Amino acid sequence: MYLSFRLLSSKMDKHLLQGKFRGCLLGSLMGDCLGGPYEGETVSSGDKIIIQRYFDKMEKPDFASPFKKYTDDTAMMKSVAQFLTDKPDPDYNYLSKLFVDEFFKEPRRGYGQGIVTIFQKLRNSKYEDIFKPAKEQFNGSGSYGNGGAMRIAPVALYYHNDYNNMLNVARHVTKVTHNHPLGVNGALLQCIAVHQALLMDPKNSINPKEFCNELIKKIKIIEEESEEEDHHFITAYQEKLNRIPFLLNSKYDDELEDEILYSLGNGIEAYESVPTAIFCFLKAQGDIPRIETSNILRRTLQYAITLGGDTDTIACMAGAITGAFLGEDQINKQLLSHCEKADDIVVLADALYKKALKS
Ligand code: F2R
Ligand code: MG
Ligand code: MG
Repeated sequence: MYLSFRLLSSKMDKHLLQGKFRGCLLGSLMGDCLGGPYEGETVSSGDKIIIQRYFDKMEKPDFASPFKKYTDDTAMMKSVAQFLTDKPDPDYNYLSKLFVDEFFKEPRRGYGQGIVTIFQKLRNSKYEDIFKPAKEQFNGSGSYGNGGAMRIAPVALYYHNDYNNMLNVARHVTKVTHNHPLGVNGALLQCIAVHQALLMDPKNSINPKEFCNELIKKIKIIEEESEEEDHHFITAYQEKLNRIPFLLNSKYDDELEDEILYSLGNGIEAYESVPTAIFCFLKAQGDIPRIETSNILRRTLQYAITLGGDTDTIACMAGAITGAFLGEDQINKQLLSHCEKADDIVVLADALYKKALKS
């Protein structure tokens, strides 16, 4: 293990750890709420200027605007946090019921197109075999959407002291809806990234290459264990992660932005969005041309949004990693005040923290 990943939570100051729990879930919420309005859009240079001005306005104390609503990313993340908090031993039946109840509530939260089939099957079968509907998705191949990854952060927080159990629970939490190896491994990669960020000291700056190498080492083991014959599946995430240090070190211009989208992606598929979120987190540790703010979380979210595509989900995942690293103190309270149900997320993070310390 590299030195910077040895800051074990057992030695971590309790106040810092609790702040990291809150920071992670709030970062996730903010990415979802602030990124939601741009989901599916292509963001032009002109749009980037407008987004910069809009974020500047939102930071002003007297700027009133309706709450930015959270979407499926937060709805499902809340269910995962509640499942971990309510049941000492993982009960995936309980989790699937939480997902389904949340799904059928108003207002609708904008879920992936395949999800409705799973939740109808679960409800109609009275939760008989909760992993079966996900296995049947997409003609039996399972979903490789990023819906598993976008909600996984609470697992990384709860099992911060137990890496193997974290992976095991993250795998099952994902497989209730996403059974394709790229969907599962994408969620595991996001979980590992949050976990790594959580265990790091926010007073020390991050070494991006070291952070990526550590992720590559861990995801390589997981990918090699996947029972897949298609070589593309078993190296997909390693290959993407290997591109990140090069992209981080390249001179920043419009062509590089095209290269980032081409190499990493900004789509709804887990392999087109999880590595991108990790890239956004690392890129935003330093200044980014045309993003004017000294706040690292804002820079991360604003940057993720300006890449376009699946903006709520990429910003949500990047926000979760950044929040787990920096903690609540670095959350921009003014920006947070525009996000729906931020107070509920703090309550959820605290309950998860208390439960995690007891377990
Ligand atoms: N769904 C959305 N946004 C659409 C706009 C919503 C609108 N604003 C509204 O309010 O209605 N966003 C959310 O969906 C993403 C997460 O999706 P998830 O949970 O992974 O869903 P699904 O359906 O399993 O997968 C997504 C799509 O990926 C393609 N796909 C997946 N596996 C496939 C396979 N094996 N073969 C072929 N295609 C596959 C399909 O097109 C799926 O529908 C997040 O962005 C979240 O914010
Ligand atoms: Mg969404
Ligand atoms: Mg999305």
